[in-house]
Amino acid sequence: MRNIQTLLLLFVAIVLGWPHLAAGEAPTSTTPPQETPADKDARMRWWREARFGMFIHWGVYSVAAGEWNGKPVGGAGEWIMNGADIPVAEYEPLAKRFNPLKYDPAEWVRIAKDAGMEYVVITSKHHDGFCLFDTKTTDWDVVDRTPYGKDLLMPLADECRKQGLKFCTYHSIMDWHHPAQTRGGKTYNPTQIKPGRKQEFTDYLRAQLQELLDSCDPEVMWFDGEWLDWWEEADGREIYAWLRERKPSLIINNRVGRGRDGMEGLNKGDQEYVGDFGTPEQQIPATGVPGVDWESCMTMNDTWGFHKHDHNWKSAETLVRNLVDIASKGGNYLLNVGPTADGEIPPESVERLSAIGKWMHANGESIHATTASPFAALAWGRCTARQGDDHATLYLHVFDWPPDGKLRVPGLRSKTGGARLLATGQALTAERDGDDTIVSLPVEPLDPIDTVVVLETAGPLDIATP
Ligand code: FHN
Repeated sequence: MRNIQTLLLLFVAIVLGWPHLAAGEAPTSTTPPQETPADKDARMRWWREARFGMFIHWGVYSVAAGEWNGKPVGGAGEWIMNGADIPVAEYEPLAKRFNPLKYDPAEWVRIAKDAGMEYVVITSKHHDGFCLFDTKTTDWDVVDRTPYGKDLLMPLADECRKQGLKFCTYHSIMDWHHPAQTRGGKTYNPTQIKPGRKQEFTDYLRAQLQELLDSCDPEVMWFDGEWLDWWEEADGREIYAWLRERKPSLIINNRVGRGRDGMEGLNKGDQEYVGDFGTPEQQIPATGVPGVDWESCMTMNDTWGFHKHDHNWKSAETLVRNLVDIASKGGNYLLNVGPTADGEIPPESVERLSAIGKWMHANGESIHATTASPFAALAWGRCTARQGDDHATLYLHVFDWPPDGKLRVPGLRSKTGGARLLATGQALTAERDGDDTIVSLPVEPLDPIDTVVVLETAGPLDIATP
C-alpha cells in the first residue's frame, strides 16, 4: 500500500513540476538554500574585506550624453529617455550610434585596481532595457542593434578575473522597453505591468539572469528599479532563492525585493526583507549598524550615465574622506564612473581615481579587511580597526591635524603597544592621560586629506563609554 502511495506522490510531483523542469527551471520557491551564519560569513567575506568597488553606468544613453534635439536635458544621463519623454521608436536609433571602438576593458580594470578598488559592478541592463550582453531574449542588445556588434560584459569579466578583481552586474527590474511593462502615467517612471503579463516579464527576467550566470558569471547581482507597485517582496524572494540555488556563492543586494527604505537604502524595520546588503544611495549613513552589511553607491559628479553638461565634480579629498567615513562605519563604497559612447572613462573620473589610488597605495591597509570604528565619534577624523581577542590595531584617520601635535583618543584605556605613521613607519609616542590616550604627532601632517596613525594595543580593547 505504502509503495502505491509513494508512486502516486512521485507522479504528482513530476506532473506539477514538469513545466518548470522542461523549461530548465526548478519549480520556483521562495526559500533560499539553507545557510548557517558561518556559511554566510564565508560567502560575504571577500565583499566585506573589499570595502571599495567601481560602479559603471554605460549604455545607449551614453550616446545622448544628456542632450536631446541639441538641448541639454536635466537629470541623470541614464534617465534621458524619461527626462526628455522620448518615445521608444525615437530612442532606439541611438543604438545605431553606439560604437565604443575605444573600449579597453584591460585599461578600465587597471584604473579600478590602481585606485584600490576590488570589484566592478557594471550595468548589464538599465531602465531603458538595452542589454550590454549577447542575449537571446531580445534583439534590443549590443550585438543586434549596434555597429559594435559584440558582447561588452564578457571581456570585462575576463579582465577582472585576470587582474584579480571581482566582476559583478547591475540589472534593472523596471524596463521601459519590454512590451509587458508600460508607462504608469505621464512619464516612464514608475512603469505598470500590463494585465496578465507579469509572468511573461518574470520569465524574461529569469532567462536573462540565467544568461548572465552562464556567460560573464557575476559574483554580485545588483538589482535596481524595484520600486514598482506590481513588484513585490515575494517576487524578490523568489528571484533570490532561484539565483542562490543556481549559484550558492552569489551575493545579491536588497533591491531584488522591496526592503530598501528609499535612498537611505537600509531595510525598512517592519519585517525581514530579502537581500544580502543594504544600498544607501548618494549618501552615507550617520552611523554603521552592527551586523548589517551595506554599501553606499555614489557618483563623482551628479550623474550615473555620462552627461556632457555635468561638471559638478567632487574633489579627491571628498572622495577619499567618503571612503574612510564609510569604512569607519563598516560599509562599502561603490563609486561610479559613466563612460562615454566611444568607450572612454571621462578624464575627470580617471584623475580622481588616480588621486584616490595614490592615497590608497600608502594607506590601503587601513581600509581593506578592516572593521568599523570602536569609538562613538572622533572630533579630528575617523577610525578603522583590526580587532583580535587580545590585541587590536587601530587606524586613526586624522583629517584635522591638532595644532599642538597632541592627538587625543577619547576613552582608550588599553595598554598601547606602539604607534607609527602608516605611510612612512615613523615611530610615535603614545601615553595615557586619565581615560584617554594621547599620541604625539609631527608638526605637519603627511597628507592633508588624511594622515593615518597606527596605534597597536597590547591586550584587548578597553574603551570607556562616553
Ligand atoms: O534610477 C536609478 C539610477 O539611474 C541609478 O542607476 C541609481 C544607482 O543606484 N539607482 C536608481 C535610482 O535609485
